[in-house]
Amino acid sequence: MFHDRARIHVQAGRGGDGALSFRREKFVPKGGPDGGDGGPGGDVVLVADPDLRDLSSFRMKQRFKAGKGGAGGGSSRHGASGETVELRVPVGTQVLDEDEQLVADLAAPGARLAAARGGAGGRGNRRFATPTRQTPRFAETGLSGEEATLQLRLKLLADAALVGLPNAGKSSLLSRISNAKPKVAEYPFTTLQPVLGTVESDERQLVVADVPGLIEGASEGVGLGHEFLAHLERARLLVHMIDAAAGDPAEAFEAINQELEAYGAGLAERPQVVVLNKIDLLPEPPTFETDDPRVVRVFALSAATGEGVEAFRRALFELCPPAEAPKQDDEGLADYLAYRPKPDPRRRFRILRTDRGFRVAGRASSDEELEQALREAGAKVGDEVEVEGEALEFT
Ligand SMILES: Nc1nc2c(ncn2[C@@H]2O[C@H](COP(=O)(O)OP(=O)(O)OP(=O)(O)O)[C@@H](O)[C@H]2O)c(=O)[nH]1
Ligand SMILES: [Mg+2]
Repeated sequence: MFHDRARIHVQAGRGGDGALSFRREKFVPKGGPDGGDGGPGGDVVLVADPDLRDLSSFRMKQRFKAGKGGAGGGSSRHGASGETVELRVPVGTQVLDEDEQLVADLAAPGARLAAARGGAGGRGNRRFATPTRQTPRFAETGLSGEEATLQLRLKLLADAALVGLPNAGKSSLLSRISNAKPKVAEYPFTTLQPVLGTVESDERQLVVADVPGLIEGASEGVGLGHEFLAHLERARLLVHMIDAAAGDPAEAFEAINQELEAYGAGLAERPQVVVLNKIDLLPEPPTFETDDPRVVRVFALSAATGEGVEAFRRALFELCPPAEAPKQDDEGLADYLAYRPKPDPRRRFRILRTDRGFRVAGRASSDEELEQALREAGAKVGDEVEVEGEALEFT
């Protein structure tokens, strides 16, 4: 089976607590505060791995938890950072949140997404010492890590994808031009899951996808089509295969195009190469006239005898110019494809108590929201509120 969907729950680690500690030295009656900070919690990170084919690794396990940060200690010792958990996903995995919003598209090998970020460690009491407060008897607790339920959807990345009615000879052609060995048989729906093949030239490689055959109604879920139409979305070129020995090629051409249009997602506008297959069965070369602007070339060949296949293979490289490598930002996210996670309203900021008042960790979206949260936490006019390192008075 080919698993192109998974649902996972990710939980980042909690930050370690800050320490409450005072120096104890011989002959020094009252040592100063020396409680160190807690370590940050570990993240849960998704990494696009070119060696993975599908999402089947998530069938057995769906819940992932990163490590807790260690507590701070005396003598200003920092707590250890929590262990990060890395989950490998195939290249082309899209990550969606519970509202079906796209969070990230891991379309480049090595692309990473911090799916849940670890909580910050609490500050030790050493950090709260001031000239007027020399013995702070408090420290912060660590913050909890982010948590999310995510949907993973694999959409294959291919330079070109074969489309056509069942039995047109798509798998036969792919096995001729690439390293893939898909099953070929004389009955429809032989191919039950997408297959990727690599086509080689002296200086380049192309990835060609073979997806299950489409029939009328595929876009509405008839046959196997709908499930797999998603895998055509990211092919730059569609190779439209037609069995030229089975009736009027124009009819088969029309039937498939209607399904592409009904599916949407830009498939109806994608450039197409028409391949008229099985010419070995025809006494005369087939004719196919079209003024469809999407059709960039028409080939006649036989996947069975190999006639015309080499010319097609060579032309594929011209028709699929090298793709620009996705740009990556510092975090390794492909920037044109990376969407920032929508902040979880419950976890965007937190209010912590200090001995003088309150501290705001994170950022509220508006002053009103912050004020309301502070009031709920018990803040009174005149209390000190520390926001982003600045001490303010609550008014
Ligand atoms: N005579 C002849 N037969 C062919 C040719 N190409 C494919 N076939 C035969 O047509 C049948 C279907 O071929 P497949 O490659 O499995 O077709 P497909 O488009 O992948 O079919 P599905 O996976 O079912 O969608 C098989 O029996 C092939 O041997 C050809 O050029 N000439
Ligand atoms: Mg097939």
